[in-house]
Amino acid sequence: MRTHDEVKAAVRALGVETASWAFANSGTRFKVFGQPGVPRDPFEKIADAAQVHRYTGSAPRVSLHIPWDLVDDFSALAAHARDLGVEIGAINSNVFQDDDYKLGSLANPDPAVRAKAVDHHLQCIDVLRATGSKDLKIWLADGLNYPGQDSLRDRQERLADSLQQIYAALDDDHRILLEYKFFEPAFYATDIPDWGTSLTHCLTLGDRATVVLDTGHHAPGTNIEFIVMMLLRAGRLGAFDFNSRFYADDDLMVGAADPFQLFRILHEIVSQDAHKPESRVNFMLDQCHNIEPKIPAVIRSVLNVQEALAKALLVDAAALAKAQADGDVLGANGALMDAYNTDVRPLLASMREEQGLDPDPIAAYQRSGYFEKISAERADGAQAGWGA
Ligand code: LRH
Ligand code: MN
Repeated sequence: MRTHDEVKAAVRALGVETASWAFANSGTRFKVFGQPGVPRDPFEKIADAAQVHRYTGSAPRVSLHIPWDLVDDFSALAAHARDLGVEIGAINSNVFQDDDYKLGSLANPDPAVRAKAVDHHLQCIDVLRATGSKDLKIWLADGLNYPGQDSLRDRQERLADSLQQIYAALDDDHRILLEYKFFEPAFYATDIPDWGTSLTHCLTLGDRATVVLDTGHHAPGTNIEFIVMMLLRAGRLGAFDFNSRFYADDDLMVGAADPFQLFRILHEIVSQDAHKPESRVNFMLDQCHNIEPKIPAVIRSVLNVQEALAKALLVDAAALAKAQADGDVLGANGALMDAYNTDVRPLLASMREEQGLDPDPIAAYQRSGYFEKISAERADGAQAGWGA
């Protein structure tokens, strides 16, 4: 059984990567609501991400999305981040908002459109070089709405070829994080719909191609932790896009809709020591705070990950293994539930005090006056968003 100090040390070592777009306006097809103080450019998004790290001590990186975070000088943006105590994380490509991509991007029937989409990824690789980032994250909206709309074989062939061109352009220390999603915006077939398809492409591409598991991208009822273990055993779990959902890709705060699922996922991660930085699994948030205040929501999300991880680290592994070996179903389940039902908040509060942080990061942020400051400073100018 881990000691409380061992649990605190392991939680302290976990760095959660925030998403630049979570600080900008987002919404649904029905409405995108603005909020006071929303960033107007990537520099302000990174300033807000730095606030999350300042109060949690566990959000050292912020991932960017291109072109939402396009700037003239990415090394200046990276320097700005470093000045604020954070690093630029994964670089997300975006081939899902240009009119040319209506029938797909990397899988589009038109070779000129595929070439354009591949070229966008080569530009994203240049951003990796300029920011010192290592992870190129690819999610494709590519798919079909009606049976017969295109050849499934031809799309799979085109996609594999386009991905190969991108992989070949990577530097030796770069990785591809290939994300899957079972539907939306395509409603009949999605070109990378599930973990098996993403893994198959990654195995074909090479060692530096890994899978991103977005917790909102599965059919309802999917046992996500089973997929986590399959990807860990294959050595191809590159990253998580953490969020939660009640129905579809709701992108709500991780752990908000289903904290038990988050615990079960982190239990499998801890069982393979994949929570440790040397595992190179990138724990990222991919969320949209459509109605709630954004910076406190991201802080809350980091705390939810810390709480689920602390509970997973408190599982009595020896008792669990013995109960499993003995076929003691209730004993085994009980070992997990004992950890899950442990209130780890006092432990984490003392961890923060030991780090010189306020035990209640959200209250500390709200007392800081930062929200009032940015609401006044950013009153004019266009608020950033998805530009959809
Ligand atoms: C697609 C997705 C992907 C990002 C986008 C912001 O649903 O999960 O990870 O590009 O959200
Ligand atoms: Mn995602």
